[in-house]
Amino acid sequence: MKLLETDVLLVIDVQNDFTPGGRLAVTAGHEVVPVINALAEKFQHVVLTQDWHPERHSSFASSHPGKQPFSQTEMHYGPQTLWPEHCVQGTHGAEFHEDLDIPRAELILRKGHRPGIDSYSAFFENDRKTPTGLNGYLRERGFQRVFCVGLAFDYCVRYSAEDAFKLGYDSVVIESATRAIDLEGSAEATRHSFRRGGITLVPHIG
Ligand code: VGL
Ligand code: ZN
Repeated sequence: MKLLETDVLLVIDVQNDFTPGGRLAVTAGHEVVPVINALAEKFQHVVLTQDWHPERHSSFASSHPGKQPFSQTEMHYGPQTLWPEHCVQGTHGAEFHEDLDIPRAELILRKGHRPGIDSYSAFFENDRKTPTGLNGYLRERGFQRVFCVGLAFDYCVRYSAEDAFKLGYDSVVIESATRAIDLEGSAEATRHSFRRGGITLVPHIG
């Protein structure tokens, strides 16, 4: 696959809390780090995202008395999975994995900072309406194709890739540079949704 000036690599949430030892560790999540470092060298433009929650964020099970992590609740904007506390602003868990080495990254976009609403996608929060501002940035920069990588395949990577497509970008996910949380078949559901939904899933690019 030939890469163009109008391509951007979107590196999603490669943070300590999503890697082994973290609060919401994705199995083998750290394995994406060297793959993404190498990929970033091939792209002319790279954007990073950080899941960035205030303490007592409404997506944390601990903010809902009697609720367990990985259970579901109903928020004013619809169903929401409740998570262990993770990626709290300013904590070690919210920092990028220490081996992530992309000094050329041009933007760090933080999401999930509103106390009452979660944001899986790098484009829209979980009400599917509140923009993060990333679309405006990418449009103004003239990008046409978005390559999504990072953590987790079936949550933040999935929603970001689907929103990129809906917003009119060509949307590609590089599977070897992602790992899944895989709650109740969510990894297979993601592959199915990509096939139906116009998102290109490739094993790697090289
Ligand atoms: C994520 C669950 C909660 C992710 C973030 O980055 O995929 N998943 N917050
Ligand atoms: Zn989160």
